Amino acid sequence: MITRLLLPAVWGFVWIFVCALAEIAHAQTPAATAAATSATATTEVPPFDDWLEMVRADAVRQGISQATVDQALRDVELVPQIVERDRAQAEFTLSTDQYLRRRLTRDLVQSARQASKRHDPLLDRVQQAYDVQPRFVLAVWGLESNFGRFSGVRPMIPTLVTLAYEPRRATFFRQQLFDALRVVDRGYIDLDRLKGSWAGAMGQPQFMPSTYLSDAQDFDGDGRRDIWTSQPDVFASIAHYLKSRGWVPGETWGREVKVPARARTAIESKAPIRTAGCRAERQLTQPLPLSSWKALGVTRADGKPLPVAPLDASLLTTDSGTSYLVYRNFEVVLAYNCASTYALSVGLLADAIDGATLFPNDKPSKRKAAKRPTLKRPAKRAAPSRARTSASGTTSAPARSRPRPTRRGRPSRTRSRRGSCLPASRRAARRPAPSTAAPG
Ligand SMILES: [Ca+2]
Repeated sequence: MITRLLLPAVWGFVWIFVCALAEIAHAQTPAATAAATSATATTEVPPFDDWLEMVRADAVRQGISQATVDQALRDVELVPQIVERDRAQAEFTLSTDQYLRRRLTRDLVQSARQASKRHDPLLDRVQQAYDVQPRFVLAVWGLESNFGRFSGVRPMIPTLVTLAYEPRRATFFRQQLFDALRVVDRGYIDLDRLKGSWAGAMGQPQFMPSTYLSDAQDFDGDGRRDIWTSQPDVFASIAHYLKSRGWVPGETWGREVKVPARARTAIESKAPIRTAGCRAERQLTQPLPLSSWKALGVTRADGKPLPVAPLDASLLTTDSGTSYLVYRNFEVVLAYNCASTYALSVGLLADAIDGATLFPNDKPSKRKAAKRPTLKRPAKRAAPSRARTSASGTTSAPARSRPRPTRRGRPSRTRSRRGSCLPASRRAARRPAPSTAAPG
């Protein structure tokens, strides 16, 4: 009986924590970066009604139909809670290692592997069209929407109106508001279905309206780019985003490595930390050929030699002191969300979908502290595709050897309900990150 009473409370606590973690990631999204960059230093804000009249006129001048403007902005009101959340973006003190170990849970990996089985034929078709390996599409989808359980529940127009009226990032969100109106005006989605997070990110890929216009896909051919409920459209939109940002087909993201202390000085000289790009890009060194990293004494995390391949890689040393050599595709993921924690989460989850053991070098005590046992490679699915990962660190692109779907893995009712909370908070913080949103 006691267990029955306590269980819901414990679950509630755990889920609140997961939501908080998700929020951190989103707080760091590129969208956020882009939005911050475009902030206007508006000192005098007119009364809301006057401001809204100007926005309505501006929207019509930009080619949005009067009918759409009237329908969307007729009775719109500010939403004070959105401003409060926007101003209170989380400051987090978790280290990268702590974050990864709490974000990449056993349940998340299991959900990802189930989704991989469930959507195998569709993912194959998406890969044929966009040349992005399914495990990366799945990883992004899982982290953005908890595998489709969250796509945002807030009506977008009041959210964007509020963020556009708030001076902090007014220019950026004013443009997002106009793009959201274009989405409706062009008939891509009905106004009453235009929903997203409090930060303005929409649908299962959590695209900002501008990203929706540039990247959302109609993969099921029904004439609508439905990133809210159409699985083909959702996967294709994520894949299109990655492809259009320079995804290298068949190549992986990187790996954890060991860097001998004696090599640090030479690395600082030969591969200095970058000074341009978003914050996470400025945590990377300049790229060097893998052979150069090998000559500097860098090895795989287990001490084995780096692969021999004509690839350039950059070194990322986290605040936890863990080092990774990352390839071009890691930087493509940073375009989706410019946070190294996010890109590492995507890469590690993608590897786990393929059967890799998460954090294989953790000492037992550390794993126990994280309360998440190391995941073992699943029986039959992972091994084959994993085997196709070449020694060079690349994967054979089109041919996926993942087993065919067997039966649908249906999340329990409990998990479904809880899942709806997760991205909600994450969205919140992250997306101003229209990263995705913000083109480029
Ligand atoms: Ca469609």
